[in-house]
Formats: sequence, structure tokens, C-alpha cells
Amino acid sequence: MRLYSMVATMASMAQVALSTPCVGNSSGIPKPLEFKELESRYQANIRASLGLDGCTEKTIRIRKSWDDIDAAARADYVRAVKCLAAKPATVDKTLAPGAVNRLDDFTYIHINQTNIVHISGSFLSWHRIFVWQMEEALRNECGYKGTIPYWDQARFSQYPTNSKVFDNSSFGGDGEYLPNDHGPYNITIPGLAVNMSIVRPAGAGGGCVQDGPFANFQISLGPTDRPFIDPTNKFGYEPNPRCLKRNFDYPSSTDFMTWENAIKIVGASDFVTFYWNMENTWHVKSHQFLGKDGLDLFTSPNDPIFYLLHSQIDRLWAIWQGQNLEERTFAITGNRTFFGIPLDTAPNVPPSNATIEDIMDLGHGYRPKIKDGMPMTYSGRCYMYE
Ligand SMILES: [Cu+2]
Repeated sequence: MRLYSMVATMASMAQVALSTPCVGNSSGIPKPLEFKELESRYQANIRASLGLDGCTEKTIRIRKSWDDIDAAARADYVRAVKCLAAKPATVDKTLAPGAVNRLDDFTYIHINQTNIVHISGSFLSWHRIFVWQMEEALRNECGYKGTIPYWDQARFSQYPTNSKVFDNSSFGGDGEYLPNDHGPYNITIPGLAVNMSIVRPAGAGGGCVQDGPFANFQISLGPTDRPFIDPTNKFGYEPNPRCLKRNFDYPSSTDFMTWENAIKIVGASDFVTFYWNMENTWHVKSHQFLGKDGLDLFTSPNDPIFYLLHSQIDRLWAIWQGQNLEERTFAITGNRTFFGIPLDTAPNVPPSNATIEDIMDLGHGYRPKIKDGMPMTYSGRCYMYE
């Protein structure tokens, strides 16, 4: 099974440098013409489709690259994230005793749905709504006026830490280098009816984030990325206060998150090709670059970069859909569970093919259909990417 296939990464593991590559240009690798053309066509088609559900040129929210918003906007985003981290969790504590704050509410439902909304038919739709809900929480509960920016990995693929995402007024850089805890290591996935282990690559860090606003940032849920399933805290719902950790895996960025691959993904002529390139390269490698908490299959929203990472995943899907909104908005492929594997916790969820009429669970009783999470300018959302 090529599940989170680490073969390529294993092969290139020897190249993992312990030092941080930090040369290169701060504006990054220029966007190739081919990508620009695909992006422009998407933007033009979205603008031409406006008018439904009160979504107009005036009301549409614009999401931009973290590297293209100004310092004040970046600071306000960080402020709003910390504001949610200072508000008490609202999730039922019997479901997630470890949930402390409003960010944990999101991490909780992500844990709860992990084996249904990854490598499955609902992946893109579920995460589109999830990211939108975070944007709404930042705005409605913490006075944030902007949108969730995206992490434009391709622009910095060869020098990932040159992106402002990782500067010390944004999300900070790698975790402390731990000689004995940066991998490679095996993890076992809980909740599946089969025993499945995957290999995590050796990274360049492994310990607590050391700089920026999220140094000493406390998280509580998880981890689930462990060699063995812990029977007392199988999914990481119990309280486990600790620092936020990272373990940058440079080859995930330099070898995979290139403009060439971005063009291959958004330029795919069919949805199945688009989806698998997106999942197996872009999505997996993005998480793998972050490592540790941001790589944890269940609790990755613990790293606040998660939302920028998924804004980018959502953007690539948006650009693909936007080449032909009529034919592509509701395209779907995949099963109802992680790789179609039966779940030990949800025997009522059949691992068969997903359809857009399937009902998803986004927490707090919100149960939209897959098709409800597919449009960008109606059905509860109004936004586009620039
Ligand atoms: Cu996810």
C-alpha cells in the first residue's frame, strides 16, 4: 500500500541536513506562466459566476498568500489565533476531556473524523468547511477582519524557511534539534480494523518550537503519532499539556512542493488524477515538512500553520474546480473511510464509494452533505484566492 508512502523520503533521508538551508531570495521562486494562466482562468470564472446567495464583487472575501499580506495583517492574524487559544473550549468535556480552548474544539472534531475525512471522498469538502469555520471563529469571536491566508509552498520550495510563514513574528521556525527524537520512526494508526504502521521521516528538529509567538505555546490533545496505540488515550482526547513541536523535513519541500508539481495538480484534466496527486504529494508532503504535531494524522490542527496549509490545499482545489465550474464543482472520488479500510470505531460507516449526498460531521451538531462543502461562492461561503 502506498499509504503515506515514505519510500521516496526514506531514499532521500540521507540528504536531510541538520542545518537550516536559509539562502535564496525572500520573494521566492517566480510563479510560472502556466500556473498564472490556470489561476487567472479560475479567478475570471469565479467572478463571472457571482450573484448567488448575496455573494457579490462587494461581499466576496479574498484569501491571499501569507507572504503577500502586510506585517500588520500578519500580526492581527496571530493575535486572533491567540485570542481563540485564550477562550474556553465549548465541546462536551465527556467527549474530549483534554479540550482546553476554542482551538481544541477544532482539533477535537478533526480527531473524531480523521479516519472518515482523509484519503476519502469527503476530504476536500470537509476541510473546506473546517477552514471556513475557523475563519468565521477568528472573525466572529476575536474581531479578526481578514481571511485565512495560504502558505504558498511552491514559491519557497527550495528554501522553505524563507517564507514569512516561518519568521519569528509569524509562526516561528523548526523545533529544537533532538538527537534522539527526530526520526525516522514508525507510527501505528488507531481506529482502523487492520493494523497499519507508517514511517515518519527523520527531520531536522523534533523538539519544541523555539522562536516566535508560538514558542512555549501550550497544546493539550494528542499526540496519536506513536509507535503503539495507547489504550488509555487511543485518539488523544485526554489532557496532555505540552509544548508545540516541529521537525522540518526539507526533502518533502525541495523534492515535492515545486511549481512543476503544483502545475501538474491544478492542470490535471480529470478529478481522479487531480485528487491523488493532491493527496499523495501536496497534502502529505506539506504535513511531512512540518513534522511532529503538524504531521500528526489526527491532531495536526494543534499546529496553527495547519490552517494556512489547508487554505493552500483548498486553493489548489479551487483553481482546479475553477477551470470549469459547471463540470468540476461537484466532482468526487474515493471511499467513505481512510483508504476504504473498515473502522473499528464506526462500523456503521461503510467503506464503500462516497457520493456527494453523504452526510459529514463537523462538530457541534453540524452535519452538512459533501455537496454542501464544494461550492466557494454560495452554499454558506463567499470567498476566492488571489
Ligand atoms: Cu485533516
